[in-house]
Amino acid sequence: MNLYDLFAIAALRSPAKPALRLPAAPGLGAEPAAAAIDWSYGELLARAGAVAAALRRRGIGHGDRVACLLGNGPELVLLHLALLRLGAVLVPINLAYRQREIGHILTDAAPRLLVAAAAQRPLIDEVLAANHLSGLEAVVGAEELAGWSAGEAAAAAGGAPGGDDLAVLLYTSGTTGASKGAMISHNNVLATVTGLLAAWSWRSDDVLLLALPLFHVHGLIVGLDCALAAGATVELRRRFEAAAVAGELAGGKATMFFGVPTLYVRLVEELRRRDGTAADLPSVRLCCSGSAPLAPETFAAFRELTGQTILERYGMTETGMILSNPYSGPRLPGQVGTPLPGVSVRLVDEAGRDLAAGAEGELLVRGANVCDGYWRAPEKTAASFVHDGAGRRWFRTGDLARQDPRTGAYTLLGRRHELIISGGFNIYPREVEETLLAFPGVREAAVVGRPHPEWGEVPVAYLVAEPGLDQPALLAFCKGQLAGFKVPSELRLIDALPRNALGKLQKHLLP
Ligand code: MLC
Ligand code: AMP
Repeated sequence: MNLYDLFAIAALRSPAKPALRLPAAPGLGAEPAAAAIDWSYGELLARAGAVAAALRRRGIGHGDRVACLLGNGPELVLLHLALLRLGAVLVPINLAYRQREIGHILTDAAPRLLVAAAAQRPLIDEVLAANHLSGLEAVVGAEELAGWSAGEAAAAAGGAPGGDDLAVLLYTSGTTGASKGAMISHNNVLATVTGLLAAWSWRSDDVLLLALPLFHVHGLIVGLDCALAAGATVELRRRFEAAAVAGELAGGKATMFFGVPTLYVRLVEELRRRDGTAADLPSVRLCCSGSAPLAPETFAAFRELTGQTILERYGMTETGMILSNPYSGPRLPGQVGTPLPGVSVRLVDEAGRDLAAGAEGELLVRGANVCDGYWRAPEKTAASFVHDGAGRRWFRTGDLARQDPRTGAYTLLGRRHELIISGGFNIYPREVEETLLAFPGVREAAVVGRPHPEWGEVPVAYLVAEPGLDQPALLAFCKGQLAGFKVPSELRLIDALPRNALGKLQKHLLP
Protein backbone atom coordinates (compact mmCIF):
# COMPACT_ATOMS: atom_id res chain seq x y z
CA MET A 1 0.00 0.00 0.00
CA ASN A 2 1.19 3.50 -0.69
CA LEU A 3 -0.36 6.75 0.41
CA TYR A 4 -1.54 7.80 -3.04
CA ASP A 5 -3.52 4.58 -3.44
CA LEU A 6 -5.29 5.32 -0.17
CA PHE A 7 -6.46 8.68 -1.52
CA ALA A 8 -7.35 7.08 -4.86
CA ILE A 9 -9.67 4.67 -3.05
CA ALA A 10 -11.63 7.63 -1.68
CA ALA A 11 -11.82 9.04 -5.22
CA LEU A 12 -12.99 5.75 -6.70
CA ARG A 13 -15.61 5.34 -4.00
CA SER A 14 -17.14 8.79 -4.38
CA PRO A 15 -15.64 10.71 -7.30
CA ALA A 16 -18.18 13.52 -7.02
CA LYS A 17 -17.62 14.10 -3.30
CA PRO A 18 -16.07 17.54 -2.52
CA ALA A 19 -12.39 17.08 -1.69
CA LEU A 20 -10.78 20.52 -1.61
CA ARG A 21 -12.29 23.96 -1.25
CA LEU A 22 -10.62 27.34 -1.03
CA PRO A 23 -12.12 30.80 -1.33
CA ALA A 24 -10.85 33.18 -4.01
CA ALA A 25 -7.95 35.42 -3.03
CA PRO A 26 -7.39 38.99 -4.22
CA GLY A 27 -3.91 39.60 -5.60
CA LEU A 28 -1.56 40.96 -2.98
CA GLY A 29 1.82 42.49 -3.86
CA ALA A 30 3.74 40.00 -5.99
CA GLU A 31 1.13 37.31 -5.32
CA PRO A 32 -1.38 37.00 -8.20
CA ALA A 33 -5.12 36.83 -7.52
CA ALA A 34 -6.47 33.31 -7.22
CA ALA A 35 -9.86 31.94 -8.19
CA ALA A 36 -11.97 29.95 -5.76
CA ILE A 37 -11.34 26.20 -5.76
CA ASP A 38 -14.06 23.59 -5.37
CA TRP A 39 -12.69 20.25 -6.54
CA SER A 40 -14.33 16.88 -6.18
CA TYR A 41 -12.21 13.84 -5.42
CA GLY A 42 -12.39 12.91 -9.08
CA GLU A 43 -11.13 16.32 -10.18
CA LEU A 44 -8.42 16.51 -7.51
CA LEU A 45 -6.98 13.13 -8.42
CA ALA A 46 -7.19 13.86 -12.17
CA ARG A 47 -5.34 17.14 -11.66
CA ALA A 48 -2.73 15.48 -9.44
CA GLY A 49 -2.30 12.82 -12.13
CA ALA A 50 -1.73 15.55 -14.73
CA VAL A 51 0.88 17.22 -12.51
CA ALA A 52 2.54 13.81 -12.04
CA ALA A 53 2.65 13.40 -15.81
CA ALA A 54 4.23 16.84 -16.28
CA LEU A 55 6.80 16.09 -13.60
CA ARG A 56 7.58 12.74 -15.19
CA ARG A 57 8.14 14.46 -18.54
CA ARG A 58 10.74 16.55 -16.73
CA GLY A 59 12.41 13.36 -15.62
CA ILE A 60 11.23 13.39 -12.02
CA GLY A 61 10.88 9.87 -10.71
CA HIS A 62 11.33 7.55 -7.82
CA GLY A 63 13.37 9.00 -4.95
CA ASP A 64 13.91 12.43 -6.55
CA ARG A 65 13.39 15.37 -4.24
CA VAL A 66 11.22 18.34 -5.18
CA ALA A 67 11.31 21.25 -2.74
CA CYS A 68 8.60 23.84 -2.40
CA LEU A 69 8.31 27.30 -0.96
CA LEU A 70 4.55 27.62 -1.14
CA GLY A 71 1.87 28.92 1.14
CA ASN A 72 -1.41 27.08 1.55
CA GLY A 73 -3.08 26.67 -1.79
CA PRO A 74 -4.07 24.10 -4.40
CA GLU A 75 -0.52 23.99 -5.82
CA LEU A 76 0.98 22.50 -2.66
CA VAL A 77 -1.80 19.92 -2.44
CA LEU A 78 -1.37 18.92 -6.10
CA LEU A 79 2.41 18.75 -5.79
CA HIS A 80 2.16 16.55 -2.69
CA LEU A 81 -0.22 14.12 -4.38
CA ALA A 82 1.70 14.06 -7.67
CA LEU A 83 4.99 13.29 -5.92
CA LEU A 84 3.35 10.53 -3.88
CA ARG A 85 2.14 9.00 -7.10
CA LEU A 86 5.64 9.09 -8.64
CA GLY A 87 7.41 7.82 -5.54
CA ALA A 88 9.25 11.14 -5.44
CA VAL A 89 9.81 13.16 -2.29
CA LEU A 90 8.30 16.50 -1.28
CA VAL A 91 10.58 18.85 0.68
CA PRO A 92 8.33 21.62 2.03
CA ILE A 93 10.07 24.73 3.36
CA ASN A 94 8.69 27.03 6.04
CA LEU A 95 7.62 30.27 4.31
CA ALA A 96 9.06 32.36 7.15
CA TYR A 97 12.59 31.12 6.46
CA ARG A 98 15.24 33.52 5.21
CA GLN A 99 17.98 33.04 2.66
CA ARG A 100 20.44 31.23 4.95
CA GLU A 101 17.85 28.75 6.27
CA ILE A 102 16.48 27.97 2.79
CA GLY A 103 20.01 27.66 1.37
CA HIS A 104 20.84 25.05 4.00
CA ILE A 105 17.76 22.93 3.20
CA LEU A 106 18.28 23.10 -0.56
CA THR A 107 21.95 22.22 -0.19
CA ASP A 108 21.20 19.31 2.14
CA ALA A 109 18.16 17.84 0.38
CA ALA A 110 19.59 18.41 -3.12
CA PRO A 111 16.21 18.66 -4.88
CA ARG A 112 15.99 18.56 -8.67
CA LEU A 113 13.19 21.13 -8.73
CA LEU A 114 12.00 23.93 -6.50
CA VAL A 115 8.37 25.03 -6.81
CA ALA A 116 7.76 28.51 -5.46
CA ALA A 117 5.12 31.19 -5.23
CA ALA A 118 5.70 34.30 -7.33
CA ALA A 119 6.24 36.44 -4.23
CA GLN A 120 9.20 34.26 -3.21
CA ARG A 121 11.16 34.88 -6.41
CA PRO A 122 13.44 37.69 -5.13
CA LEU A 123 14.29 35.62 -2.06
CA ILE A 124 15.03 32.58 -4.22
CA ASP A 125 17.33 34.66 -6.41
CA GLU A 126 19.26 35.58 -3.26
CA VAL A 127 19.43 31.91 -2.28
CA LEU A 128 20.64 30.89 -5.73
CA ALA A 129 23.31 33.60 -5.73
CA ALA A 130 24.61 32.58 -2.31
CA ASN A 131 24.65 28.79 -2.77
CA HIS A 132 26.06 26.44 -5.36
CA LEU A 133 23.05 24.21 -5.99
CA SER A 134 24.39 22.09 -8.83
CA GLY A 135 21.59 19.49 -8.68
CA LEU A 136 18.78 22.04 -8.92
CA GLU A 137 17.54 21.94 -12.51
CA ALA A 138 14.80 24.55 -12.38
CA VAL A 139 12.65 26.83 -10.28
CA VAL A 140 9.01 26.27 -11.23
CA GLY A 141 6.45 28.98 -10.55
CA ALA A 142 3.27 28.04 -8.69
CA GLU A 143 1.19 29.28 -11.62
CA GLU A 144 3.14 27.04 -14.02
CA LEU A 145 2.38 24.03 -11.82
CA ALA A 146 -1.28 25.04 -11.69
CA GLY A 147 -1.22 25.09 -15.51
CA TRP A 148 0.13 21.53 -15.62
CA SER A 149 -2.85 20.34 -13.62
CA ALA A 150 -5.18 21.11 -16.52
CA GLY A 151 -3.28 18.70 -18.80
CA GLU A 152 -3.71 15.01 -19.43
CA ALA A 153 -3.17 12.62 -16.54
CA ALA A 154 -0.35 10.17 -17.05
CA ALA A 155 -1.02 6.54 -17.60
CA ALA A 156 0.51 4.62 -14.69
CA ALA A 157 4.13 4.06 -15.58
CA GLY A 158 6.95 2.42 -13.73
CA GLY A 159 6.42 0.55 -10.49
CA ALA A 160 4.02 2.02 -7.92
CA PRO A 161 5.80 3.40 -4.86
CA GLY A 162 6.11 1.00 -1.94
CA GLY A 163 5.42 1.63 1.72
CA ASP A 164 9.09 2.07 2.57
CA ASP A 165 9.65 4.74 -0.08
CA LEU A 166 10.06 8.28 1.17
CA ALA A 167 6.98 10.47 0.93
CA VAL A 168 8.28 13.70 2.47
CA LEU A 169 11.50 15.08 3.84
CA LEU A 170 10.46 17.37 6.69
CA TYR A 171 13.18 19.68 7.99
CA THR A 172 13.12 20.16 11.70
CA SER A 173 15.33 22.40 13.82
CA GLY A 174 18.54 20.78 14.95
CA THR A 175 20.30 21.00 18.30
CA THR A 176 23.49 21.73 16.37
CA GLY A 177 22.11 24.88 14.79
CA ALA A 178 21.22 23.56 11.34
CA SER A 179 17.93 21.88 10.54
CA LYS A 180 17.88 18.20 9.57
CA GLY A 181 15.58 16.30 7.25
CA ALA A 182 13.34 13.70 8.87
CA MET A 183 12.84 10.95 6.29
CA ILE A 184 9.11 10.23 6.39
CA SER A 185 8.04 7.18 4.38
CA HIS A 186 4.62 6.31 2.98
CA ASN A 187 4.31 3.72 5.77
CA ASN A 188 5.14 6.33 8.44
CA VAL A 189 2.37 8.60 7.18
CA LEU A 190 -0.03 5.66 6.79
CA ALA A 191 0.59 4.67 10.41
CA THR A 192 -0.22 8.16 11.72
CA VAL A 193 -3.19 8.51 9.38
CA THR A 194 -4.77 5.13 10.17
CA GLY A 195 -4.18 5.66 13.90
CA LEU A 196 -5.88 9.06 13.84
CA LEU A 197 -8.70 7.93 11.55
CA ALA A 198 -9.62 5.31 14.14
CA ALA A 199 -8.89 7.35 17.28
CA TRP A 200 -10.83 10.45 16.24
CA SER A 201 -13.63 8.60 14.41
CA TRP A 202 -13.05 10.37 11.11
CA ARG A 203 -15.95 10.01 8.67
CA SER A 204 -16.33 10.70 4.99
CA ASP A 205 -18.92 13.41 5.75
CA ASP A 206 -16.41 15.33 7.89
CA VAL A 207 -15.44 18.84 6.81
CA LEU A 208 -12.06 19.97 8.14
CA LEU A 209 -11.44 23.70 8.39
CA LEU A 210 -7.67 23.78 7.84
CA ALA A 211 -5.81 27.05 8.38
CA LEU A 212 -2.50 25.59 9.58
CA PRO A 213 0.48 25.80 7.23
CA LEU A 214 0.85 22.75 5.00
CA PHE A 215 4.64 22.83 5.25
CA HIS A 216 4.65 21.09 8.66
CA VAL A 217 3.43 17.72 9.87
CA HIS A 218 0.42 19.17 11.68
CA GLY A 219 -1.17 20.81 8.63
CA LEU A 220 0.12 18.34 6.03
CA ILE A 221 -0.31 14.93 7.63
CA VAL A 222 -2.66 15.36 10.61
CA GLY A 223 -4.84 17.72 8.58
CA LEU A 224 -4.69 17.22 4.82
CA ASP A 225 -3.61 13.57 4.58
CA CYS A 226 -6.04 12.34 7.22
CA ALA A 227 -8.93 14.18 5.59
CA LEU A 228 -8.12 12.83 2.12
CA ALA A 229 -7.68 9.29 3.47
CA ALA A 230 -11.07 9.55 5.17
CA GLY A 231 -12.71 10.77 1.96
CA ALA A 232 -13.67 13.94 3.85
CA THR A 233 -13.71 17.55 2.63
CA VAL A 234 -10.88 19.99 3.27
CA GLU A 235 -11.88 23.64 3.59
CA LEU A 236 -8.34 24.97 3.16
CA ARG A 237 -7.46 28.52 4.13
CA ARG A 238 -4.42 30.42 2.90
CA ARG A 239 -3.67 31.69 6.40
CA PHE A 240 -5.20 31.77 9.85
CA GLU A 241 -7.36 34.79 10.51
CA ALA A 242 -9.17 34.61 13.83
CA ALA A 243 -12.26 36.59 12.81
CA ALA A 244 -12.79 34.60 9.61
CA VAL A 245 -12.22 31.24 11.30
CA ALA A 246 -14.51 32.10 14.22
CA GLY A 247 -17.20 33.08 11.72
CA GLU A 248 -16.78 29.90 9.71
CA LEU A 249 -16.83 27.66 12.77
CA ALA A 250 -20.11 29.28 13.77
CA GLY A 251 -21.33 29.09 10.18
CA GLY A 252 -22.48 25.50 10.43
CA LYS A 253 -20.35 23.64 7.85
CA ALA A 254 -17.08 22.56 9.47
CA THR A 255 -17.11 19.44 11.64
CA MET A 256 -13.43 19.56 12.62
CA PHE A 257 -10.81 22.19 13.37
CA PHE A 258 -7.14 21.73 14.23
CA GLY A 259 -4.86 24.35 15.73
CA VAL A 260 -1.68 25.06 17.61
CA PRO A 261 -2.40 26.71 20.98
CA THR A 262 -1.75 30.22 19.61
CA LEU A 263 -4.72 29.76 17.25
CA TYR A 264 -6.98 28.94 20.21
CA VAL A 265 -5.62 31.92 22.18
CA ARG A 266 -6.54 34.17 19.25
CA LEU A 267 -9.95 32.55 18.81
CA VAL A 268 -10.73 33.06 22.49
CA GLU A 269 -9.72 36.75 22.18
CA GLU A 270 -11.85 37.09 19.06
CA LEU A 271 -14.93 35.48 20.62
CA ARG A 272 -14.56 37.61 23.75
CA ARG A 273 -14.20 40.72 21.59
CA ARG A 274 -17.44 39.87 19.79
CA ASP A 275 -19.79 39.81 22.73
CA GLY A 276 -18.18 37.71 25.42
CA THR A 277 -21.10 35.32 25.40
CA ALA A 278 -21.23 31.73 24.29
CA ALA A 279 -20.76 31.09 20.58
CA ASP A 280 -22.58 28.10 19.19
CA LEU A 281 -20.48 26.02 16.80
CA PRO A 282 -23.39 23.88 15.64
CA SER A 283 -21.66 21.56 13.18
CA VAL A 284 -18.30 21.17 14.96
CA ARG A 285 -17.72 17.78 16.56
CA LEU A 286 -13.97 17.95 17.22
CA CYS A 287 -11.43 20.70 17.94
CA CYS A 288 -7.87 19.41 18.36
CA SER A 289 -4.75 21.13 19.64
CA GLY A 290 -1.12 20.09 19.37
CA SER A 291 2.47 21.10 18.50
CA ALA A 292 2.93 23.01 21.78
CA PRO A 293 1.47 22.96 25.29
CA LEU A 294 -2.14 24.16 25.51
CA ALA A 295 -2.57 26.34 28.60
CA PRO A 296 -5.34 25.08 30.91
CA GLU A 297 -6.76 28.66 30.86
CA THR A 298 -7.17 28.51 27.08
CA PHE A 299 -8.73 25.03 27.31
CA ALA A 300 -11.22 26.32 29.92
CA ALA A 301 -11.98 29.61 28.15
CA PHE A 302 -12.63 27.91 24.81
CA ARG A 303 -14.94 25.42 26.48
CA GLU A 304 -16.78 28.19 28.28
CA LEU A 305 -17.20 30.25 25.11
CA THR A 306 -18.04 27.50 22.65
CA GLY A 307 -19.03 24.41 24.61
CA GLN A 308 -16.21 22.56 22.81
CA THR A 309 -13.74 20.49 24.86
CA ILE A 310 -10.47 20.72 22.97
CA LEU A 311 -8.83 17.35 22.38
CA GLU A 312 -5.09 17.75 22.94
CA ARG A 313 -2.67 15.37 21.30
CA TYR A 314 1.10 15.12 21.12
CA GLY A 315 3.43 14.35 18.25
CA MET A 316 6.66 15.19 16.49
CA THR A 317 7.89 15.63 12.96
CA GLU A 318 10.04 12.51 13.22
CA THR A 319 7.33 10.30 14.70
CA GLY A 320 4.05 11.64 13.47
CA MET A 321 1.40 11.44 16.16
CA ILE A 322 2.17 9.61 19.41
CA LEU A 323 -0.37 10.29 22.16
CA SER A 324 -3.93 11.53 22.15
CA ASN A 325 -6.68 12.32 24.59
CA PRO A 326 -9.74 10.15 23.99
CA TYR A 327 -12.42 11.03 21.47
CA SER A 328 -14.98 9.44 23.77
CA GLY A 329 -14.03 9.91 27.37
CA PRO A 330 -12.64 12.68 29.54
CA ARG A 331 -10.20 15.08 27.86
CA LEU A 332 -8.15 16.60 30.61
CA PRO A 333 -6.24 19.88 30.40
CA GLY A 334 -2.51 19.41 30.87
CA GLN A 335 -2.65 15.78 29.76
CA VAL A 336 -1.84 14.54 26.29
CA GLY A 337 -3.48 11.15 26.63
CA THR A 338 -2.45 7.62 25.78
CA PRO A 339 -0.65 6.03 22.81
CA LEU A 340 -2.43 6.00 19.47
CA PRO A 341 -3.15 2.61 17.86
CA GLY A 342 0.11 0.90 16.84
CA VAL A 343 2.33 3.24 18.89
CA SER A 344 4.41 2.05 21.88
CA VAL A 345 5.99 4.41 24.40
CA ARG A 346 8.31 4.00 27.40
CA LEU A 347 9.61 6.37 30.02
CA VAL A 348 13.27 6.01 30.96
CA ASP A 349 15.69 7.68 33.36
CA GLU A 350 19.06 9.25 32.44
CA ALA A 351 20.64 5.78 32.41
CA GLY A 352 17.97 4.42 30.07
CA ARG A 353 16.25 2.32 32.77
CA ASP A 354 12.48 1.90 32.52
CA LEU A 355 10.45 3.93 34.99
CA ALA A 356 7.24 3.01 36.74
CA ALA A 357 4.07 5.06 36.27
CA GLY A 358 4.24 8.21 38.38
CA ALA A 359 7.95 8.84 37.81
CA GLU A 360 9.31 11.56 35.51
CA GLY A 361 11.52 10.52 32.62
CA GLU A 362 12.23 10.87 28.90
CA LEU A 363 9.59 9.54 26.55
CA LEU A 364 10.77 6.97 24.00
CA VAL A 365 8.58 5.92 21.09
CA ARG A 366 8.43 3.04 18.68
CA GLY A 367 6.04 2.03 15.90
CA ALA A 368 5.45 2.14 12.16
CA ASN A 369 4.84 5.88 12.61
CA VAL A 370 8.49 6.57 13.53
CA CYS A 371 10.77 7.65 10.70
CA ASP A 372 13.93 5.78 9.89
CA GLY A 373 16.23 8.70 10.63
CA TYR A 374 17.66 11.90 9.21
CA TRP A 375 18.58 12.49 5.60
CA ARG A 376 22.27 11.87 4.95
CA ALA A 377 23.06 12.21 8.67
CA PRO A 378 23.86 8.77 10.13
CA GLU A 379 25.44 10.24 13.29
CA LYS A 380 22.40 12.38 14.07
CA THR A 381 20.18 9.37 13.39
CA ALA A 382 22.25 7.12 15.67
CA ALA A 383 22.13 9.72 18.46
CA SER A 384 18.33 9.91 18.25
CA PHE A 385 17.61 6.23 18.80
CA VAL A 386 18.38 3.74 21.59
CA HIS A 387 18.13 -0.04 21.50
CA ASP A 388 16.43 -2.08 24.21
CA GLY A 389 17.55 -5.49 25.54
CA ALA A 390 15.69 -7.22 22.71
CA GLY A 391 17.49 -5.09 20.10
CA ARG A 392 14.41 -3.02 19.27
CA ARG A 393 14.95 0.58 18.23
CA TRP A 394 13.27 3.40 20.18
CA PHE A 395 13.21 7.07 19.16
CA ARG A 396 14.27 9.55 21.84
CA THR A 397 11.71 12.34 21.82
CA GLY A 398 13.70 14.58 24.19
CA ASP A 399 10.38 15.31 25.93
CA LEU A 400 10.03 14.67 29.65
CA ALA A 401 6.77 13.12 30.81
CA ARG A 402 4.97 11.35 33.61
CA GLN A 403 2.31 8.66 33.39
CA ASP A 404 -0.76 8.80 35.58
CA PRO A 405 -0.71 5.43 37.42
CA ARG A 406 -4.51 5.42 37.57
CA THR A 407 -5.54 6.33 34.01
CA GLY A 408 -2.37 5.56 32.07
CA ALA A 409 -2.49 9.03 30.48
CA TYR A 410 0.71 11.04 30.06
CA THR A 411 1.50 14.60 31.10
CA LEU A 412 4.37 16.42 29.40
CA LEU A 413 6.68 18.14 31.87
CA GLY A 414 9.38 19.80 29.79
CA ARG A 415 12.20 18.98 27.46
CA ARG A 416 15.62 17.43 27.78
CA HIS A 417 16.90 19.83 25.12
CA GLU A 418 16.56 23.60 25.14
CA LEU A 419 13.92 23.69 22.42
CA ILE A 420 11.74 26.83 22.43
CA ILE A 421 8.29 26.58 20.77
CA SER A 422 6.79 29.87 19.61
CA GLY A 423 3.32 29.75 18.08
CA GLY A 424 3.92 26.12 17.12
CA PHE A 425 7.24 26.82 15.37
CA ASN A 426 10.43 25.37 16.87
CA ILE A 427 13.47 27.44 17.76
CA TYR A 428 16.74 25.92 18.85
CA PRO A 429 18.66 28.49 20.93
CA ARG A 430 21.97 27.37 19.45
CA GLU A 431 21.02 28.59 15.97
CA VAL A 432 20.03 32.02 17.32
CA GLU A 433 23.15 32.20 19.51
CA GLU A 434 25.39 31.42 16.52
CA THR A 435 23.72 34.24 14.59
CA LEU A 436 24.16 36.71 17.45
CA LEU A 437 27.83 35.72 17.84
CA ALA A 438 28.45 36.42 14.16
CA PHE A 439 27.69 40.12 14.77
CA PRO A 440 30.66 42.40 15.56
CA GLY A 441 30.92 43.26 19.26
CA VAL A 442 28.95 40.29 20.63
CA ARG A 443 31.31 38.29 22.85
CA GLU A 444 28.94 35.77 24.37
CA ALA A 445 25.28 34.95 23.81
CA ALA A 446 22.70 32.78 25.54
CA VAL A 447 19.14 32.44 24.28
CA VAL A 448 16.32 31.15 26.46
CA GLY A 449 12.56 30.84 26.10
CA ARG A 450 10.33 33.08 28.17
CA PRO A 451 6.59 32.47 28.66
CA HIS A 452 4.32 34.56 26.45
CA PRO A 453 0.51 34.69 26.61
CA GLU A 454 -0.05 34.51 22.86
CA TRP A 455 2.97 32.69 21.45
CA GLY A 456 3.46 30.28 24.37
CA GLU A 457 7.17 31.10 24.46
CA VAL A 458 9.42 33.70 22.85
CA PRO A 459 13.21 33.76 22.62
CA VAL A 460 15.09 36.25 24.80
CA ALA A 461 18.84 36.82 24.29
CA TYR A 462 21.37 37.53 27.03
CA LEU A 463 24.51 39.13 25.66
CA VAL A 464 27.98 39.92 26.88
CA ALA A 465 29.12 42.61 24.48
CA GLU A 466 31.80 45.21 23.84
CA PRO A 467 30.78 48.74 24.86
CA GLY A 468 28.63 50.59 22.34
CA LEU A 469 26.93 47.54 20.81
CA ASP A 470 24.49 48.76 18.14
CA GLN A 471 21.38 46.87 19.26
CA PRO A 472 19.01 47.98 16.46
CA ALA A 473 21.66 46.96 13.92
CA LEU A 474 22.06 43.61 15.67
CA LEU A 475 18.30 42.98 15.51
CA ALA A 476 18.24 43.99 11.85
CA PHE A 477 21.10 41.56 11.23
CA CYS A 478 19.14 38.77 12.96
CA LYS A 479 16.07 39.57 10.86
CA GLY A 480 18.15 39.13 7.72
CA GLN A 481 19.54 35.79 8.86
CA LEU A 482 16.66 34.16 10.71
CA ALA A 483 12.94 33.57 10.25
CA GLY A 484 11.05 36.33 12.09
CA PHE A 485 9.82 34.03 14.85
CA LYS A 486 13.43 33.15 15.78
CA VAL A 487 14.55 36.78 16.21
CA PRO A 488 14.99 37.52 19.95
CA SER A 489 12.03 39.43 21.34
CA GLU A 490 14.41 41.18 23.70
CA LEU A 491 18.16 41.74 24.08
CA ARG A 492 19.47 41.88 27.63
CA LEU A 493 23.04 43.03 28.19
CA ILE A 494 24.82 41.48 31.18
CA ASP A 495 28.40 41.53 32.47
CA ALA A 496 28.95 37.78 32.40
CA LEU A 497 26.98 34.65 31.67
CA PRO A 498 26.43 32.42 34.72
CA ARG A 499 28.74 29.41 34.57
CA ASN A 500 29.55 26.61 36.98
CA ALA A 501 33.05 25.75 38.24
CA LEU A 502 33.70 23.75 35.08
CA GLY A 503 32.77 26.74 32.93
CA LYS A 504 29.48 25.18 31.78
CA LEU A 505 26.76 27.70 31.03
CA GLN A 506 23.89 27.59 33.53
CA LYS A 507 20.96 29.06 31.66
CA HIS A 508 18.53 28.45 34.51
CA LEU A 509 20.40 31.11 36.51
CA LEU A 510 19.80 33.85 33.95
CA PRO A 511 17.66 36.59 35.51
C1 MLC B 1 4.50 34.68 12.91
N1 MLC B 1 5.18 35.47 13.76
C2 MLC B 1 5.56 34.76 14.81
C3 MLC B 1 5.07 33.46 14.59
N2 MLC B 1 4.41 33.45 13.41
N3 MLC B 1 6.23 35.10 15.92
C4 MLC B 1 6.44 34.15 16.82
N4 MLC B 1 6.02 32.86 16.68
C5 MLC B 1 5.33 32.51 15.57
N5 MLC B 1 4.90 31.26 15.41
C6 MLC B 1 5.49 36.89 13.58
C7 MLC B 1 6.21 37.16 12.26
O1 MLC B 1 7.61 36.98 12.39
C8 MLC B 1 5.83 38.59 12.02
O2 MLC B 1 6.64 39.42 12.81
C9 MLC B 1 4.41 38.69 12.57
O3 MLC B 1 4.27 37.60 13.51
C10 MLC B 1 3.36 38.54 11.50
O4 MLC B 1 3.64 37.39 10.71
P1 MLC B 1 2.49 36.53 10.06
O5 MLC B 1 3.07 35.40 9.29
O6 MLC B 1 1.54 37.45 9.36
O7 MLC B 1 1.79 35.96 11.38
P2 MLC B 1 0.49 35.15 11.51
O8 MLC B 1 -0.10 34.83 10.18
O9 MLC B 1 -0.37 35.80 12.52
O10 MLC B 1 1.04 33.73 12.08
C11 MLC B 1 0.82 33.31 13.35
C12 MLC B 1 0.40 31.85 13.28
C13 MLC B 1 1.53 31.05 12.61
C14 MLC B 1 0.16 31.37 14.71
C15 MLC B 1 -0.90 31.72 12.47
O11 MLC B 1 2.72 31.19 13.37
C16 MLC B 1 1.21 29.60 12.43
O12 MLC B 1 0.52 29.22 11.48
N6 MLC B 1 1.69 28.71 13.33
C17 MLC B 1 1.41 27.31 13.25
C18 MLC B 1 2.70 26.55 13.21
C19 MLC B 1 2.49 25.05 12.98
O13 MLC B 1 1.66 24.65 12.17
N7 MLC B 1 3.24 24.24 13.68
C20 MLC B 1 3.12 22.81 13.59
C21 MLC B 1 4.53 22.23 13.59
S1 MLC B 1 4.43 20.46 13.55
P3 MLC B 1 7.23 40.82 12.28
O14 MLC B 1 8.07 41.30 13.42
O15 MLC B 1 8.01 40.52 11.04
O16 MLC B 1 6.00 41.64 12.02
C22 MLC B 1 4.72 19.95 15.17
C23 MLC B 1 4.44 18.54 15.52
C24 MLC B 1 3.09 18.40 16.10
O17 MLC B 1 5.04 20.73 16.00
O18 MLC B 1 2.94 17.76 17.16
O19 MLC B 1 2.17 18.94 15.52
P1 AMP C 1 8.39 19.43 15.86
O1 AMP C 1 9.84 19.09 15.94
O2 AMP C 1 8.13 20.72 15.21
O3 AMP C 1 7.68 18.31 15.26
O4 AMP C 1 7.88 19.60 17.34
C1 AMP C 1 7.75 18.49 18.19
C2 AMP C 1 7.71 18.96 19.59
O5 AMP C 1 6.53 19.72 19.81
C3 AMP C 1 7.61 17.82 20.58
O6 AMP C 1 8.87 17.23 20.83
C4 AMP C 1 7.03 18.52 21.78
O7 AMP C 1 8.06 19.14 22.54
C5 AMP C 1 6.14 19.58 21.16
N1 AMP C 1 4.72 19.20 21.24
C6 AMP C 1 3.94 18.62 20.32
N2 AMP C 1 2.68 18.45 20.78
C7 AMP C 1 2.66 18.95 22.04
C8 AMP C 1 1.67 19.08 23.04
N3 AMP C 1 0.41 18.69 22.85
N4 AMP C 1 2.03 19.64 24.23
C9 AMP C 1 3.30 20.05 24.43
N5 AMP C 1 4.28 19.97 23.52
C10 AMP C 1 3.97 19.41 22.33
